[in-house]
Amino acid sequence: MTTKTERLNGKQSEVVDVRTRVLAANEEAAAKLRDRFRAGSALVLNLISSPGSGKTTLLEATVKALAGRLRLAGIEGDIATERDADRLRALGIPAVQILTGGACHLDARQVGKALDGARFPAFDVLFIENVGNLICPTTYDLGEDFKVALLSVAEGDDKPFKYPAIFARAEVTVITKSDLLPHVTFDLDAVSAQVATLNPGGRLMVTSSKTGEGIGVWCAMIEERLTAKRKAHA
Ligand SMILES: Nc1nc2c(ncn2[C@@H]2O[C@H](COP(=O)(O)OP(=O)(O)OP(=O)(O)O)[C@@H](O)[C@H]2O)c(=O)[nH]1
Ligand SMILES: [Mg+2]
Repeated sequence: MTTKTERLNGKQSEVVDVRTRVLAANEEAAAKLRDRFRAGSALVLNLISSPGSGKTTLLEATVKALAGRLRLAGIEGDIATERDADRLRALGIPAVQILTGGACHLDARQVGKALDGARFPAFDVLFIENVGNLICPTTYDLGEDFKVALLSVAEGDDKPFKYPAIFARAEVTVITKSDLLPHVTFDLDAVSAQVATLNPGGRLMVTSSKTGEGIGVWCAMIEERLTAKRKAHA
């Protein structure tokens, strides 16, 4: 006869097993996506941040800045509504909305399905905007070239150390809404130090989609990364 503790331990290890299998299946699907993106010579960014920190607004500013230079496309992940995909389509770029129906992250299979269904024209850069939060999307590889963590100045300057996994994994951290700095308490140097501790090789940039601060640096980084990827796989 099993004791209560043994039963609980058994349940826990079942949960761990299921999680490991789910992540392994995701890795497999992500590897296929990565091959597909490489074959298409496309750069893919996975944008992760809290709700409302400015992901879609940054993409709108990016689309405006890169219009005519690069072929862009978007995949938008949300629990509900087509609003974010509509915002990108309104700027003339192909975008597909994935509705997770409650799940707090996108997975690689959803991204593959969305791409198959969307019949996008060929693109140079694909932006995947993940479901808004700093936790669940962190462990799901979507075949992207790199993750981008966004943190708005209104969210507080303690967030990198409170949500270390995403800031450690994101190659680029974008501070957003810098135009609000005069109105909020946000120590940019402290955030920069936290990000550097978690991710010594990472890059941090400061932007405002309202004033345009940093948008040029952000877009230049995207163009440089695309060129580097194409050179590496030429
Ligand atoms: N002042 C200021 N407001 C901004 C800036 N960027 C975005 N916002 C505002 O912040 C709000 C949320 O912006 P979104 O771009 O929709 O945020 P999001 O991260 O895409 O949100 P979810 O998709 O819900 O996770 C909107 O009201 C934007 O106008 C900025 O640079 N400065
Ligand atoms: Mg959004």
